[in-house]
Amino acid sequence: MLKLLGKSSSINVRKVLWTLDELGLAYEQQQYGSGFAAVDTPEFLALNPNGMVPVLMDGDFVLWESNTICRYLVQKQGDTTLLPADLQARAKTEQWMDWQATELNNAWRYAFMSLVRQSPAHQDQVALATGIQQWNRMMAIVDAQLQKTGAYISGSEFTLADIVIGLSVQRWMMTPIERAQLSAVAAYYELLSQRPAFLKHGRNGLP
Ligand SMILES: N[C@@H](CCC(=O)N[C@@H](CS)C(=O)NCC(=O)O)C(=O)O
Repeated sequence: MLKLLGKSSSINVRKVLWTLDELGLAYEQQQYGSGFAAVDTPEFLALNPNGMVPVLMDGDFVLWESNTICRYLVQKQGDTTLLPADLQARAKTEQWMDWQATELNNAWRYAFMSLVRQSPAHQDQVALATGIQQWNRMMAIVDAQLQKTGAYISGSEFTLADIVIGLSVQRWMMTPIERAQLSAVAAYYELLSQRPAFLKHGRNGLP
């Protein structure tokens, strides 16, 4: 049985939970991360030296980095819809996944930590205003892309890129900031909400 270590409120754990459900895979989850089981113990650090969740255990095989775990699960199942077999379709899917993990994640972190997690270390008002501006600018890139595809982030089909971008959209929607009016992003949020796994692991009211 696959084992997933990580708390259900973490966006990176949610990516894996959503992917597992889309693939219909059975798994056992243990809640690790701040507020739950510690990730700075020698036992946990032996699994992931970064002291972060998620961590996937497939028997003796241990894997960290959320997007890598999602790719692993899709390929383990031999699924060619979430990660298309076509070279260019797959490259576009991975482009949006990598952009989410690097550019987009960095843009929303300060505002989310400040306003949702209420982190004392993220209460500088200038940094918060800059963070909100950066987040809205990134979401405008998502909106422009969705205007082009008229459906999902990398084209007409739902892929792994929608899992990682969709969870970022969910964060944007639930964080109390002044949001830019982005009609394609709003429509996309509703489109994703037709998927039971997104409602279960993403748009589920958990902060
Ligand atoms: N690049 C990593 C980032 C993982 C990450 O930032 N995890 C956060 C939760 S979202 C974490 O473990 N924070 C420490 C904690 O919760 O104790 C990934 O995508 O898996």
